[in-house]
Amino acid sequence: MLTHPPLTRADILPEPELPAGRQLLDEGRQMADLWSVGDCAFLRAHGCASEAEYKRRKMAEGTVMQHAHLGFRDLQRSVSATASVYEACAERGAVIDRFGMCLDWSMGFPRAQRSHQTRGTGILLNSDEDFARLTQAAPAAMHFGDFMLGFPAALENTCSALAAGATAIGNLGQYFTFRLPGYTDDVETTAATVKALGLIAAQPVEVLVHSNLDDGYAAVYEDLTSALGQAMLEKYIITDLIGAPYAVCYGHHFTEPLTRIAFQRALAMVCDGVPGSQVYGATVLYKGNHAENYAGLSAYLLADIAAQQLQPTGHAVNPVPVSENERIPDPQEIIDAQCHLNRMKDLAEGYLPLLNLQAADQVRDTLLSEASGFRDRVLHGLREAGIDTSDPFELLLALRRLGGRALEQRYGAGSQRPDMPGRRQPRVPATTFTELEEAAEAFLDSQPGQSLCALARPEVCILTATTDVHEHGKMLLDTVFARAGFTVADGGISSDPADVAASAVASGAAAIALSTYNGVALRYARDLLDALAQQGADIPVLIGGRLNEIPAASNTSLPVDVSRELQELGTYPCPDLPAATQRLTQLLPAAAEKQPAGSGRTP
Ligand code: B12
Repeated sequence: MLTHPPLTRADILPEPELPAGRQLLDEGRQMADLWSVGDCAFLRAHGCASEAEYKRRKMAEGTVMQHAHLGFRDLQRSVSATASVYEACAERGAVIDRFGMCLDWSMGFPRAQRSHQTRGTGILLNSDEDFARLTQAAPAAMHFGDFMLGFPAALENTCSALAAGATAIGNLGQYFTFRLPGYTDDVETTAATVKALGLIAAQPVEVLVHSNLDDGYAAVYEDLTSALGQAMLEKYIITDLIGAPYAVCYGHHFTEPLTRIAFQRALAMVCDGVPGSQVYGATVLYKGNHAENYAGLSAYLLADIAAQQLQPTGHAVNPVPVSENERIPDPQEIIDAQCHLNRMKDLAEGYLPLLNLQAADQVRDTLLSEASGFRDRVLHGLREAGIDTSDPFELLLALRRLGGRALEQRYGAGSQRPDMPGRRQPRVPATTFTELEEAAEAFLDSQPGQSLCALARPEVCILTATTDVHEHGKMLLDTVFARAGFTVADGGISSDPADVAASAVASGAAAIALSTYNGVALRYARDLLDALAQQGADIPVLIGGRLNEIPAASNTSLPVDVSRELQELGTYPCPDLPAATQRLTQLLPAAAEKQPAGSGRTP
C-alpha cells in the first residue's frame, strides 16, 4: 500500500514571500466604486437586478430554464448569431434564458499582450464595448465563463463583464486545470483571480461566481465523492472566505442518469438556496453520427428535466448540439438542440410518476457524507503542512499546485487499490474512467489491438502528450500502449512544443503520440517539428484528436480539417487507434521483426 510522506509548506509554497489574500481582496473590493453591474437587455427586459433573482423567480414558477452555448471567432458573427438564435427559438416557443459565451483561450492574457498569442476557436473580446455588444444582443442573461477567472486577465475581463451587465461570471473550475500556452506564472494568475473575486463580492447586487466542475478537477477525479468535495472546498473559498455566492455547473462527464440525478440532488444540499448556473450536456456521450448523438441528447435531457422538476436548483439545462464531436456547432444546430429540449420538456412530464428516487437518494447520501470527509481531510492536511487555509490566495494556489490527482490520492474516500499503487477504489465511480478503461480493453482485444501487442517491447518508448486541457485521449493512449507492452513516457498535459521535444529526446522516445483538440493542430505541429529539428532529433509524430483549425481567411468562423496539411508537413495524422497501430507497424519495423506475432500483453 502506498503511504504518502507528510506535506510541508516548502513542498507546495516554497516562495519566501507571497501576496496576502486579504490585501488582494481589498484591492478588488475598492474597485467596486468604479466598476459595477451595468444595464443590459436581459435585466431591462425582466425587470430584475441580477440573474440570480430571475432564476429564483423561475424556480418558484416551476419553469425549467434553457442555456445555449455559443461563440464564433468573429465578434459580429457572434452578436448576430446570439440575436438570430434567440429569435428563431422564440418563434418555435423555446425561450433561451441564458447564453454562455464560448470565449477564446487568448482572452486569458491581458489585452496588451493578446495580439501575438495562439488563438483557438472562440470569441475574443478586447474592450468594454465588445462585452456590451453581446449583452445587448438578446434579452437572455449573458454568462461569461471561459478564460475569465483563473487567468492573468481575470480582473480586466471581470470589470468589462460587470459593466456590460453580466451577473454570472466564471469559471473557477478552469483556474485549477487550464493553462495558457507559453505562460507559467501561477502567482500572478492567482492574484488576479482573487482581486476579481473581491470586486465581485463587493457588488451591491448578487453576482454568481460560476464554476464548471468538469472543466476543473471533476474531469480528473475518479470518484464523484471527490468531485462533490471539490464543490464544497470551492464554496468554502468563495462564500465563507470571500463572501460571494457560489454557483456550480456540472454535467460533461456524467453519462448515466442515476449519478447525474444523485449529484444534482446532493448539490441542492451543498448550495442551499444559491441557484446553480447550468447543467452542461453530457458531451462525452457524443461519439457517433448526428442520429446516434440525438439518443445521447434525449437521454441526458430527460434526466436533467426530471431532476429540475422534482427539485429545482436553478441550473439551466444545456442541450448540446449533435455535431459536438466534430467541431464547434453552427447556429442552426444550436437552434435545433434548443427546440429539441423545449419539446422534451413536454414529453418528460409523463415520466415523472414512474420515477422512484430511492436509489438516487442513496447515492446522494453517500456523495454527501464522503464529500464532506474529503473536504475536511484536504483542509486538515493543508493546515498541518503550514498553509493558511483562511487565506483564499494561499488555499487556491495550494490546491492548484497539488493537482487533482494528488488530492484524490492523498485525501480521497475509497480504499487504496493494491493492484494499482496510487489509485483508490472509487466510492461512486466517475463513468468517464470506467468507459475509458472499457474502450482500452475492447481495442486490445480487437485484431489491430493484438497487432499492437505483437509490436510492443519494453525497450521501445512512446511519449504521449497533449496540446491543451483535453487529456482523455492521452489517458486512453497511455493505458493502451502500456498494456500492449511499450514503455510510456509522460510528455504532460497542455505542454508547449519545446517541452514535448525535450522530453521526447530525454526519454529516448521512438515515437511521439500527440493528442490535440483546441483547433491549433497545424501550428502546434509546425512548432513541434521545429523544436525537434533544433535538438537534432528525427522522432516520428503521430497526432490525433480534433485535427482542425479556423483558416485565416474564414468567413464562417468554423474550423476545417487539416489532416492533409499535417501529413504534408511530415507528421502522421491518426483518426483512431487502429490507424496508429498501422503507422507504428511501418515506423517500428525492427521491433516488429524481433517480436513474434501473437505475443501477450502486460496485465
Ligand atoms: C471532454 C471534453 C472537454 C473536457 C476535457 C476534460 C479533460 N480533462 O480531458 C472539458 C470540459 C474540460 C473541455 C474543455 C474545452 N473544450 Co472540449 N470537449 C470535450 C469532448 C466532449 C470530448 C473529447 C474527449 O476527451 N474525448 C475522449 C476521447 C478518448 O475520444 P475521441 O475524442 O473520440 O478520441 C479518439 C481518437 O481521436 C483517439 N485519439 C485522441 N487523441 C489521439 C492522439 C493520437 C496520437 C492517436 C493515435 C489517437 C488519438 O482516441 C480516441 C479513440 O479512437 C469534445 C467533444 C466530443 N464529444 O468529442 C469537446 C471538444 C473537443 N472541446 C472543444 C472545445 C472548444 C473546448 C474548450 C476550448 C471550450 C472552452 N471555450 O472552454 C475547452 C478547452 C480549453 C483549453 N484550455 O484547452 C471543441 C473543440 C473544437 C474544435 N477543435 O473544433 C470540442 C470538439 C467540442 C465542440 N464541439 O465545441 N472539453
